[in-house]
Formats: sequence, structure tokens, C-alpha cells
Amino acid sequence: MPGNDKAGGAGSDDLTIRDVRARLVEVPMRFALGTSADVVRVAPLLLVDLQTEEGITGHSYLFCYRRSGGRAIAAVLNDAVDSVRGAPLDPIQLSIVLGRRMALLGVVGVVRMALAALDMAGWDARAKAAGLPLAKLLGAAPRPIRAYNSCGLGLMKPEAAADEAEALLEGGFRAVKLRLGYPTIDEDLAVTRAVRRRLPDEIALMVDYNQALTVNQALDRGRALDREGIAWIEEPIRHDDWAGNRALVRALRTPLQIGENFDGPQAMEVAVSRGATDLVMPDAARIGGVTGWQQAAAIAAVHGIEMSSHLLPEISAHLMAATPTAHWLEYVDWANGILAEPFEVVDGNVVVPHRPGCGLSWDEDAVARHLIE
Ligand code: SMN
Ligand code: MG
Repeated sequence: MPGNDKAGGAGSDDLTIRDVRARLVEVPMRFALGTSADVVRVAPLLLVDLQTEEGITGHSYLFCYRRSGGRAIAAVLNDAVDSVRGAPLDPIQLSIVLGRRMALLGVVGVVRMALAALDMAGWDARAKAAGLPLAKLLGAAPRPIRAYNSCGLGLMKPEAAADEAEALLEGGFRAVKLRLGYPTIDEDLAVTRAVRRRLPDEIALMVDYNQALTVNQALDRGRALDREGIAWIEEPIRHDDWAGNRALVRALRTPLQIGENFDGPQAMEVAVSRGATDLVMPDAARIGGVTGWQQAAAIAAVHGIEMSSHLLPEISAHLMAATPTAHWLEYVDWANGILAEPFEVVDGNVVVPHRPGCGLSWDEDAVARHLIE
């Protein structure tokens, strides 16, 4: 590259942190999502622009679950960037430095998500500076990634769930995910059977409890679901009850899936080494952004465990392209309303764009319409 100093000086693709802008929007969702924990009707998204002295801006966004989550994450993100303004945009070094600086507060939850947003925007900027799609910068071809449609299919009456499941196959999806955790096992089974009956046999059906059950309830309901043709049972009990999850892995035929609540790659390593799951599905925003994801992908690869993604389908598509044991990408369309170029879905695969970076840019008119602060 012109200007590159082979003796080890600054290359022309070096970047320096200048500032960050975080904007909270609430985007209407086409399908509301009623889980056993809460109902989500609008998507609170934090849009992050990381500006560099060199004029390149890195983009990322987070799904914040609640408006208050977005506000809290924005506050931590601004604080974190204040403390590294003028530093080289080196995401791996930043994860070490900021991890230390935030250690007294605790690098969990909101703090973890703020640092992940910075990390992902940092990698986006670096990929743009290199002129490469993020997947390529990570050593992978930007190929189409197999996805399941995870929009909707919250808690609802059996026939309504079957109708919605059918509608979600539009776009060629070959898998959908149903939320469970009704008051009784009979209700769980009634909805599952109505959906399973309506879907063609070759369509995979995952179910997600969002940590609703005790271990004993999960054993009962899991054994019943073992006869229903389910691809995985997700988070039936508290996600970090490693012993309880291990008991479920041993007792149930259907694969156990956990991971969206792994707080950094260390948590995933504990879960996997204790045999607490069959499958893993980290969330890029909780596992530590691109930097944390790569460490998690290495853990999954050395243990031979299939790894799926959680939410954030745009950045996850790049990450899954570079994941040796990639399994299923979780697709949601929640950011489409504010993206200038929403990612394409073809035959149930998310298409990884060939443009430099992650391929995220904002539709500023839509952002203005949905802006909270
Ligand atoms: C989920 C995701 C986002 C909001 C609520 C629930 C769910 C999933 O656990 O895995 O999609
Ligand atoms: Mg889940």
C-alpha cells in the first residue's frame, strides 16, 4: 500500500479515534415478540458512529431490549470513548485497555454491550480502511449464510402461531423459532404441535423458553418435546445454571441450545467445558463484539460445537462466514426500517454484501422519524 513503512512505522490504513455519536431510535416491529419474560413491540436500537481523524466512520448498532437499556449503554459508550480519544483504533488493544478501565464498574451487561458496540464500529472502520468486507478482513469469503426467521412467533394461541409460522417462510426460510414457556406443559405442546403440523417436514422448528423453567419442569417439558421433531430447545432454565443445563443435555434427545446471555468468551468456555450445552449461540453484543466473537468461534471450533448467532444479523453474517463451526444465523428484520441498504435474503440465506466494512449505513430520514434521543 502506498506510504506503508516496511520498517514498522505508521501505514496509511492506520486510524485514530476522534469521537463517537450514539443515537437511540425505536423502530416499529412487523411482528411483536411476546416471550416468557416480556413483550417486545418496538425495537430500541442504538446507532453508533465512530469517527476517526482520518475521515473514516465506523458504524455498528445494538438491540437494547428496553429504552432505558439504550440510554445506559450510550452513557457508558460516551464515557469509554472519552477515555481513549486520540488513541489508535486497534480493537484488540482497546478491548484490553477498556476492559481494565471498566473493571471496577464491572464488565457485564450494559458495560459489556457498550464496549462491544465500540469494538464492532472499530472493526467496521478498519475493514473500510482496508477496502474489504469485514468477512474478508477476517479471512473468509463473503458467502450467503443459512438463516432461520426469528421475527415474531411469540406466545399466542396455537392457530395464530401456525398462521404466523407459515407467513415467516416467505423469503425461502427453511427454519423458524417458536417461543414457549406457557403456564402449563399442555399449552406448550398444543402450540408446538399446531406449528409443527402446519410446517412442511423439511422446515426446522426451534423452540425458546427464555429461561422460564425450573430444572424439573425442563426435564418434563423437554422429554415431551423430544417426540415433537424440534431442532433445538433454547434456554429452558437459567442460562448460567451449568449443572442444571448439563443434566438436561444428558437427559434429553433434542439438542440443548444456550449462548445469547454468555457474558464474554470466558463464560462460553465455562459452559462448554462443563458440558452444559450441545450447541452455542453467542450474541455479538454480549460476547465482546468482533474481538470476543473470534475468541468464542475458536472455543467452539476446538470443542467441535456448532455455533449460531443471536440477533444483529448484519454483522453476524460476516462473523458466521468466518466461523469454522457455523450453524444457523438468527435473522430478524428489526433494523431494516433505518438501514439505507437492508441486507438481502435469498432462498433463506442472508447475503453478505461485498462493500467495504459491514455494509451498514443509515437511512437518515428514517432515523429522524424514529429518533428518541
Ligand atoms: C429474544 C431475542 C430478543 C428479544 C427477546 C427475545 C430471544 C431470541 O431470546 O433468541 O431470539
Ligand atoms: Mg433466545
